[in-house]
Amino acid sequence: LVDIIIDGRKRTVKKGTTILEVAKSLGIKIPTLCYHDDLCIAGICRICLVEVVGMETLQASCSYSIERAIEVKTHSHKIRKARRHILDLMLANHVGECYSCIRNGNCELQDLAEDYGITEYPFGHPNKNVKPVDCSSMSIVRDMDKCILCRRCVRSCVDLQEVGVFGVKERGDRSYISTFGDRNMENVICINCGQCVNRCPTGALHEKDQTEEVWKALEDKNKHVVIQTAPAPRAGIGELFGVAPGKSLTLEMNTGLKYCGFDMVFDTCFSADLTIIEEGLELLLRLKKNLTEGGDEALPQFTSCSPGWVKYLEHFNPKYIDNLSTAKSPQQMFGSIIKTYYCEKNNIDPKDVVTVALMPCTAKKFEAGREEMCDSGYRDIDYGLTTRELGKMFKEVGLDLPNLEKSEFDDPFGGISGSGVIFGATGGVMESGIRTIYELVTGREIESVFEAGEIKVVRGFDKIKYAELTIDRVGEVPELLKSHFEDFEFLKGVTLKVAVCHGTANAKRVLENIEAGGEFSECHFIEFMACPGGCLGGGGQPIPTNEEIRKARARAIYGEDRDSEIKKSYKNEAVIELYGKFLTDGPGGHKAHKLLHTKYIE
Ligand code: HC1
Repeated sequence: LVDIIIDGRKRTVKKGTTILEVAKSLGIKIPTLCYHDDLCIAGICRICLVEVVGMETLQASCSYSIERAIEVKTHSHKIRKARRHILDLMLANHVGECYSCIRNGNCELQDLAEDYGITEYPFGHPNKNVKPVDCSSMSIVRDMDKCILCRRCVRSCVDLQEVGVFGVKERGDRSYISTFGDRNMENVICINCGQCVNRCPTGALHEKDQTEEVWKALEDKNKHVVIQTAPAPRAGIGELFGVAPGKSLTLEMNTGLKYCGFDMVFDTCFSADLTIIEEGLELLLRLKKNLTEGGDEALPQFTSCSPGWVKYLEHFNPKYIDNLSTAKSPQQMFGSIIKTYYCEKNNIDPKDVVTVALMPCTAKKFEAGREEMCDSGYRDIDYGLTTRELGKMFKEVGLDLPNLEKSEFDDPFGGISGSGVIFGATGGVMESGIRTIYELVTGREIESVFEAGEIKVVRGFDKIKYAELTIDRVGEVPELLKSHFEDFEFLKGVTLKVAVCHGTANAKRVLENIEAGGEFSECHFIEFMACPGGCLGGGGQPIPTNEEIRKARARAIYGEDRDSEIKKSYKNEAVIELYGKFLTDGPGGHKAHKLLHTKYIE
């Protein structure tokens, strides 16, 4: 332990603690830019300079590790002057037209300029772009004239996600953030996860904004505009309206969407349940083939609902593509069901329908645009909005979201399903899958194995989670699966082994383990999500996002599951009706395959 006096307040801390950490614990605000809770320390922007008494030069508090007793001042004339100087230099290179910037009102540089009372630019301030804005990606826009070289994007992409799109080129005042070969974003190995966007302090990186296209559709009298809302945005959108993280505004959001003019508001949880049926059946069929027919179906089966993860596999380990479930993501399933079943049922010409997906994710925009995603005969999904974009739309029409009245989701796709909602947190797809698979196969309630049906072992933020569940008995084959199985005897006594991981760096570890024949190669089913924490930590969620906020959003999601009446996907009435009235050859049947499954072609 070691003593530190900071602004006259004495503390004893563990050796190696940084000055910034001590200041935070005392509620002392030191400005930061390159620092981010989720990332390793860079210590490069120097805005967090403080005085360590006895040292001649100012020290970066984020990277100063306390190894001996010290006294620190976090504000003084010298510090203020230095920080202002740094800000002035940054603003001299930051092409700033704050009014037209997507981050206006949520920019860390703008906030600092306000805090430090910047009223003039001693080193100048360019207001015309000199570098071309890269809009080539379907998800992410790069505007390097707004870059302040904090390298958060580099650390997000290289360290956190282990993808490695960005790097630093040149040195000194010529340095800049580059992509491989300075290519544009559509020609690099970007997985579109947007983790860089979520950590960018300025408007240098942002999602491809589709709000204008959506407004245009809403204003077109000849269009029937339908939106589906994913599980994670409801647990995050309140943050854009000053609500503390951890409160779901699902039903208030429905009211807001109707106010904006959406004709129908549906819950992606419906198609998450549909995914569980199709993906769960696929797993059972793979197991049956391998266990009884000497088949060599690819196992473990990998989940396929996170488009960033799918792209990661395509870029870095395509030999495992056959392990990916062929089930489309809930977003895409819903799109094709809207443009077929829903249109048929309501006598609407699908060409007049515009499908919008509200997602916490920037990669969902990419997924919507994938060439193969048009099994309905039309684009399954026309536009993807992030949580941030919807927040902007609500603000534009003056909505006070937290205080709106509540509205239910529209029929015919039913109310909230607990299994669907937990898709938004890491482990949620697995938990939903286990709930349904166990009950369909054994005929017993999952509550007989896990208290309240909550499979806690796959919850939480551990990097990689592992669970086993022995099928100790089998029941009658339920009606829903009779066309595929005569009995489930082949599963009797089988111990299902599953794993869950989130963030592509962890995915890489699991793939390496499988490659080396490690314990994960023995798994039957693995959930992969590209973003840390799962979708609730998606690149399109409110900024900031950090561990504490992810945990709060997870609490909101699991709370919604606890309060829901339907907790198991196969019990979702709307799903049962869909199979009864439209996908009449049942799960895994010809029609379901055409509309709900895909083959990745890149
Ligand atoms: Fe997700 Fe999914 S949970 S991928 O994290 O399977 O984005 O929220 O909508 O499609 O349901 C995202 C969230 C989302 C899909 C579902």
